[in-house]
Amino acid sequence: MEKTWRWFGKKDPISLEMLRQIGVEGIVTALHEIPNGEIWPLDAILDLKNHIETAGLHWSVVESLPVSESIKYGGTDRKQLIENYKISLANLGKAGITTVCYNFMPVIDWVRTDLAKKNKDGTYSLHFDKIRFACFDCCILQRENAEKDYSPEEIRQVRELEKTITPAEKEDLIHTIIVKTQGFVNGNIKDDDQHPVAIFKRLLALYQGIDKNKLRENLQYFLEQIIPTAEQYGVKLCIHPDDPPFPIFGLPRIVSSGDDIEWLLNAVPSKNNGLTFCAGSLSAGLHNNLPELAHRFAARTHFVHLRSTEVHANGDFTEASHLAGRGHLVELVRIFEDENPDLPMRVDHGKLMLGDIDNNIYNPGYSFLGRMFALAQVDGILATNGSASCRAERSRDI
Ligand code: DNO
Repeated sequence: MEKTWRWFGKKDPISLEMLRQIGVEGIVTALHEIPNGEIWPLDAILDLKNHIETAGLHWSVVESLPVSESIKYGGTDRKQLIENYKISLANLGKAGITTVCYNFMPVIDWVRTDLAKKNKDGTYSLHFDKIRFACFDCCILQRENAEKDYSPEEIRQVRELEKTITPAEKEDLIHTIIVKTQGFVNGNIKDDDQHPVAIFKRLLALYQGIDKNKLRENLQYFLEQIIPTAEQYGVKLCIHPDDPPFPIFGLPRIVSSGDDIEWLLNAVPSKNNGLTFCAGSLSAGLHNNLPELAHRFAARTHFVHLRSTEVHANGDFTEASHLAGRGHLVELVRIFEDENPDLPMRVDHGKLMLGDIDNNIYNPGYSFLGRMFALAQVDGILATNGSASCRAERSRDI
């Protein structure tokens, strides 16, 4: 597997030179400054590509080429937006950047309720607490009929929490769920938006009447339109699974399980219609057995995110060490190395550890030392598998 790293562009405090020192081979990035829906011009792509190559690395994967909401809910301007998407894909292909990750999650990308949950050893992990999430949904957002999505016991706990949660904690919960984790991944809400909850409610309203089947229909339509362009320019599209892998806010989510992935790959049976195997996202669903999914979909996987989660009895989950939890990364690496060895892989998220904690400059999940530590762990797994990249690394040392 190729060792890649998510780098957020020229303003990222983690420089390409630093990444070379820690053994990174390929870069995962995007033209983050271009608003959703607009065309990525060829010259801007080439400029970033040259910048990366001048540092001795190469642009391996685009994460993400964002899909506008209107394409997802089937708005009247979707045709134009899909045309723009096709031009961006063609431009990427022309520039030789041929692996493109995207997602089809309505309104909100990944969801956590706590960005720094302290572990016993003093490090911090990202965490999802079901009751705090339900409290945001039922009490802050006050979504119509939200209570129906939770058990009576969960609602009882929400009411208890409502009695003690402070205004500052509420603000923090709002910012964690719909602002801090979203803006930097080209989300709908930016850091400086004044009324995030109101914006979020307007976005949710766009999906009235969109159920799982309708969302699938819209994804299939999108893929039918763009895959011929991807084939023509040799671009491998790879959808990112839902994180977490279950419906939230009454919105359907359609890339959460083996059956969903099977449906998606069969809907447009082209090799260019593939998967980002995000072990972290998939492992947060107890219905998913990661090694089984890896075997099943290795041939149509174009990109791998190595991360793991620990799911608790009450449905909460915490991002785990890369060597523990439900991700079974040791086994996954073995499977992918056997079945699709040239895949780009990045360690996805890292804990906050050592200097990361004082140095509060990173995007949530994308710490430096925590991710570097995880990369070293994964490097060890790769080395014991005798992977091509590790063999090259060893021969360089000599
Ligand atoms: C979060 C990420 C996601 C991912 C997108 C891909 O850390 O895993 O934001 O990049 O869903 O489209």
